[in-house]
Amino acid sequence: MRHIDDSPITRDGNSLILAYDHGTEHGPVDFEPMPKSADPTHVFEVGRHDAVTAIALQKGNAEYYRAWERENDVGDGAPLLVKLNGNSNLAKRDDYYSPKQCSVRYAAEELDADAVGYTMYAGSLHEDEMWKEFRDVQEAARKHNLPVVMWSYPRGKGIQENDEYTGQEDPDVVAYGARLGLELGADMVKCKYPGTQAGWQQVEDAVSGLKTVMSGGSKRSDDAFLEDVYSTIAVGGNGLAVGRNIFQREDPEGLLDDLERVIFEGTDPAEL
Ligand code: FBP
Repeated sequence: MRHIDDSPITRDGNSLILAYDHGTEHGPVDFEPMPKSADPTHVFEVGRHDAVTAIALQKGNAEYYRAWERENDVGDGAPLLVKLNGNSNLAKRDDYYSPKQCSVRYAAEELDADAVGYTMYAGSLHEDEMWKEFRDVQEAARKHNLPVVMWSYPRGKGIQENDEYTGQEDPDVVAYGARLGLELGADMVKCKYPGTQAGWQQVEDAVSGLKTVMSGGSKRSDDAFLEDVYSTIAVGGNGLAVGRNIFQREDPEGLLDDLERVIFEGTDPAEL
């Protein structure tokens, strides 16, 4: 039994995390194709779909989410995953770093979080610093009985300057990042799709049953997206953490219906 097994952010062992931290990571440009997605309450509503097992928010929107739930008497909103660190594209840095701006204590006690998330840029010049921060996050999360999801995104000079690696979606790199989640005590790792099912198999081989979820990426056609998600589920993946492929759609419900069947019932998209 692992810490996450009885968590509300999983359903029958799998998860669909609706990520909505893009206003920090990318800025308002991510809302341009669908202007109503700049309004957090629009995405909070989307998160009420049955398929969604958690909504991932930065502190400010997490506070807003809890207030919105109270004001609208929303008893069945998605469980809340508070993203503890984040960074903007405005900053000029020597390498990737994601500073922490919410403590586990605040997430647990003030926001009544159901889980916490932390981005780890292994391979960056700032990897050591992030390991130390993650250590504190992981230990505090254990005290508050909160599962920890690691956004495991190896990137930076250590990857760029190593001739053995082709980039951050190289299966060797993605699998190494996923393994770090197991080693450092995460309950779930969120990884970039390495391009093929064989690549995701490599991820699964590295983590000994630790929960894995695929990171959504930029918006694609429904068919291509569902195919990639299914290819991870078929080899032991545990679902998806997705933002743009949901909130950049005019009607996200149709895709969420299909994702529900693929992730929680293992349905091949060809049969939908
Ligand atoms: P998407 O499904 O839109 O890719 O969101 C997943 C996510 O991890 C978000 O939580 C985060 O904002 C974004 O991707 C970061 O992406 P990147 O660092 O690759 O630009």
